[in-house]
Amino acid sequence: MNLARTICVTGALALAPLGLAPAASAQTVLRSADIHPDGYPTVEAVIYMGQLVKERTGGRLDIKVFNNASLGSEKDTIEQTRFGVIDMNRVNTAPFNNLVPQTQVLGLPFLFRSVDHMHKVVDGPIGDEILAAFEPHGLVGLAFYDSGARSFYTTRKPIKSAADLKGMKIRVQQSDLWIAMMKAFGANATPMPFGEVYSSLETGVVDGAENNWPSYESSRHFEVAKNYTLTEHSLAPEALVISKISWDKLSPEDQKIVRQAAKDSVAKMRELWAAREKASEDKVRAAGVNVITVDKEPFIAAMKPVYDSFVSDPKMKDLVARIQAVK
Ligand code: GTR
Repeated sequence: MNLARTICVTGALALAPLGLAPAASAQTVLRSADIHPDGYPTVEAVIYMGQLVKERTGGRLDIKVFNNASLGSEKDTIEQTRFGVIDMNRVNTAPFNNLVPQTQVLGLPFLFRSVDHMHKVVDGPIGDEILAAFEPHGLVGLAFYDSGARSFYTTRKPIKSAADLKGMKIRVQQSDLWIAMMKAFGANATPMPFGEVYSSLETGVVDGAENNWPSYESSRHFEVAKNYTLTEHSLAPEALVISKISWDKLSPEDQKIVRQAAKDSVAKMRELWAAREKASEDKVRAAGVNVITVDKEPFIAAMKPVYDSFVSDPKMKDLVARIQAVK
């Protein structure tokens, strides 16, 4: 079952024996995955997109969000989306890195000068180019959502300088780029799904992890890793994709509506994100988290080997140069 189809029974059943069931009564519900809890901005943004799609198709098409990782970890749901088992997926760009190498550029450490710079890049032709890069891999890229800045947090030893990361076991997302980043910091990267991080911090399987304020708060990682160091090393955004299999089943008219509704949900998401980022920061500060500011220069300098190995071919170099040139 690729698309969860529910037939609007009223009328349709009665008319079916006469061969008169109106086609317009068939409703297609796109199932969309997300690992985040109720109320998280990514979840709310896709729900909002669903409302737009429903309105604009006169109820022909709808979206149902399956959040809280109810359909599985990000890596698993990406595969299921590629094979059309799940229709849509909202995942950070990092778990796509190995599959769609062009997404790596968005996570490169300290690449974006600011959130505004990142917005200009993803809202422009470079964003469209990266969204188009999903297509040969069974996915259609619909939109990028904000994910703030990611910073390190640790259980015991606070990170006060780049040198403090040496020898630490740090959980990362399942991406070769992220593993290389930790290696360049002298840390031991431990890739694992988000859902395993809390217990790994609690039991000492890892010494720390890294994430933005809202994920640090909503996952309650702040309860077990109470040192949050504002390295803000990556602005890797979230990606919203639809399975190519599900996409090809939609009429060109509905494809247009879905694409537009995804784009329209971005502004809404940014509003929700800004509010949640602040609320999450306030909440963890109030809980007594030790927030540490650092000199970022040594962290930036340590990332040179990452650029040397991940920005080596001419296409990637060109992409990075074009991003840097965006004013
Ligand atoms: C969050 C992101 C998730 C997931 C998570 C992680 O910021 O929204 O999609 O990638 O980080 O670290 O696994």
